[in-house]
Amino acid sequence: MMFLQASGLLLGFPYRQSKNKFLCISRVVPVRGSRFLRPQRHPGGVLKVRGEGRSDLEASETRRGDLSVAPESRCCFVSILGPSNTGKSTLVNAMVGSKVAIVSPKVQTTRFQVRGIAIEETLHAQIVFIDTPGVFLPKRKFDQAMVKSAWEASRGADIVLVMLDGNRYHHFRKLSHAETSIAERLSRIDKEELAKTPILLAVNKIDLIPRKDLDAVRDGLLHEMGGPERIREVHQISARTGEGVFELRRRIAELAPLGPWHYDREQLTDIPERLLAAEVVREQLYLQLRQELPYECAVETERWESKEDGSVVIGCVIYVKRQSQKAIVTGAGGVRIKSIGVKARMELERLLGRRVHLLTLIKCRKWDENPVLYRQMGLDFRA
Ligand SMILES: Nc1nc2c(ncn2[C@@H]2O[C@H](COP(=O)(O)OP(=O)(O)O)[C@@H](O)[C@H]2O)c(=O)[nH]1
Ligand SMILES: [Mg+2]
Repeated sequence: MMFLQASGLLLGFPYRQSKNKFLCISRVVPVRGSRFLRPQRHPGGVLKVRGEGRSDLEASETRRGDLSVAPESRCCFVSILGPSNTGKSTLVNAMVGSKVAIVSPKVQTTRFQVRGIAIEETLHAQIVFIDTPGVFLPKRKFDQAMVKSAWEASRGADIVLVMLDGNRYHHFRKLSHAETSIAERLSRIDKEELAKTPILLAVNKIDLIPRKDLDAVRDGLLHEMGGPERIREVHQISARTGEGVFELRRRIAELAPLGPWHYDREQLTDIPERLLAAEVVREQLYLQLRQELPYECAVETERWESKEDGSVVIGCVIYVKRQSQKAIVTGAGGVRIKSIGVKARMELERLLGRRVHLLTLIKCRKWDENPVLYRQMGLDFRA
């Protein structure tokens, strides 16, 4: 077994690791009530988590007053439906004002539903964005579960936000396979359902499209998605630069039904901290490994230990499917895994607002044949 300590040594922390202790730690199960909290305007955008040493119950008791039940308050669930790589996770992060979903230039980075909770103060509205793995042509068993999860998110949502890559359409002037399958689904929705659940279209990546071509791209995509009969409104946005994002958020708030908030004011996401740690490590695999290799990997947090000095020790296991892949992820002399660990640790420190000692371990396992892992991600093994 080879652990690489990505934080302690580099930061100069004395750190002793008890192998036995680590091995005794039980498997990760999403921690009830574990979540990120809305920062109280921290310099540098640090995301604060619930207070150290307090139980979930204590913490939620003290915040209960923050749950808006004002008669004019609004709350809605918005599911984001779109092909891979259109910027869904980037948009959710922009809407929430903090990173809750990982982003990479590679397709299918998001593997399960992530909820990002935004607040539109002017309208007392809480908007819960459901980021999904996206719609794509499934090749592997695991892909099928991801796509199923993307479709399912739109059931039960108050608003469906269809998100497309405007720049892609600007270049090709025709729909991709995934976009076509979305258009087909939309065409099957009946009028009654459309009246109940409005569909909005977000044309993203407008920062890459010449201004003079914007209207043509918008009109073309609106037509392809079924026209104004199916699509209530079209918004042209850039999730990356923020253009149009807050106008869209305000519009969603206006459409939100009246009702009490679902989550506390400070809560940014419902993703458990342990799962987020694994996601941050996985994001680095996507950013630092080439081609297909990230798709062969899964990450699980096996250890989470809060220290008295306020720091936290996080142990993540990276699963690869073959021995040869283990060597690639490790890199010559451990350079690659060290770099993955350092970047992930820095990101986790920023998100958690505390010092992190990150330990990574690479194991070889056919993880995509393990129903437990699917369940942890909220995916259907039999999809
Ligand atoms: N230029 C540009 N790039 C974007 C925009 N939104 C997202 N991206 C990039 O598109 C890639 C995919 O984004 P991601 O949010 O992971 O897409 P998802 O698969 O739909 O969740 C990333 O490299 C993002 O930085 C945008 O508005 N403009
Ligand atoms: Mg995503």
